[in-house]
Amino acid sequence: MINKNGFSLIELCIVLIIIGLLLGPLLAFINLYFKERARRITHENLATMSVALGEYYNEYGHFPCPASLSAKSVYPEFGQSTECSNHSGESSTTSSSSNYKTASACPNGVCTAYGRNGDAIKIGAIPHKVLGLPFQSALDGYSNRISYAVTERYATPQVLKHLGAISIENANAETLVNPKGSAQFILVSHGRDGKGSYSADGVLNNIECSEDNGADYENCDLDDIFLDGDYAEVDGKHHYDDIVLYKMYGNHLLWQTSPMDENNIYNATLGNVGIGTETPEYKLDVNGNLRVLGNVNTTNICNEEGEDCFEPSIIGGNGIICTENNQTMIGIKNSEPICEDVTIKEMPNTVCEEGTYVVGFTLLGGIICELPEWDVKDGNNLKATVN
Ligand SMILES: [Ca+2]
Ligand SMILES: [Ca+2]
Repeated sequence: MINKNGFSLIELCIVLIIIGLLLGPLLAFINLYFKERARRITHENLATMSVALGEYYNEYGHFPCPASLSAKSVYPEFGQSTECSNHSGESSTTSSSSNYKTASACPNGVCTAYGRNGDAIKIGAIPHKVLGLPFQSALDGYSNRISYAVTERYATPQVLKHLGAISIENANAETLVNPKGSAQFILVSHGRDGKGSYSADGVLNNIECSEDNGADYENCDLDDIFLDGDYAEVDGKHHYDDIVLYKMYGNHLLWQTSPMDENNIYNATLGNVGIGTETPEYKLDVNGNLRVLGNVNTTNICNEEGEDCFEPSIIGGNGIICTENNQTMIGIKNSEPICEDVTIKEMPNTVCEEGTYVVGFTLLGGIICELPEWDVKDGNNLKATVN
């Protein structure tokens, strides 16, 4: 019997089937929406933090040291920079190998790895309080703390900088920074799987950082190498859901601190360096005067045409003289003295007549005498008196 006030069983089944058919795509759509939303928020927060780090660098000349990844929000160190020092060349595994992977230690929520030239890399959280930004900006779209790895030398108040020490590679293990292993810092969201990330509460997500469960293990194994891979939320070793952001700041490509002695810098470009010229023709081409307060070590000094060069050792060493009798050195050319017979004539006059004053010298060394022409302009000026 049909219930005239409601649905028959068949009608009810049809309605449920229709709802089921509609619900599947709708849930898939909602799932996709939240996935995209999380990635968008992550990109936005990474960009915000990158800009803030750049502004901090511009103001202080270095990046902030990372904050603790594990500090609870009630801890005083939460969101604050930890201590960074000028560590360099400390890795015990520094070698000519292209892979400097080293194990990391993470006391107080900040890990230390060693990268190019053995320079230390600090891996922690973004010190959002130091940057003056809300904690929400230091989280990714999955509510995990964004990791912040920085070359320690770049997180100390130094004037001279070295190249960074962080390696960033693509999925083909090709370097994305030039030279290899020279990135100053990198921001890492560990993605939807959260592998290697710390939660907003500062708890390490319990997902094994293993090569077997994704290529993004490279961003959680706490060494000096990071991966900017292709997004692939698949099972297995090709899984990669991380989002990373890195930039290069400063004039690090021009001057570098010597890895042998940080008190020395050297020019890192393959080309020439010009001071006062946009078209340097020599390794260091100075168009103008060079003022030196210390020592200069150069192999050649030339005139402005790049000619008549001489080795400065001839004047800074044992000296240079004219060997012929009665010859005088009037210059240096090609590291040899230019010697000529110079006849010194008797000076035409050496004493000014009474009432005149010395106003100059002649080419032969005599004096030029004239009557003074200046007048008294005010009470402070010297008045010339002719006796
Ligand atoms: Ca991940
Ligand atoms: Ca790595």
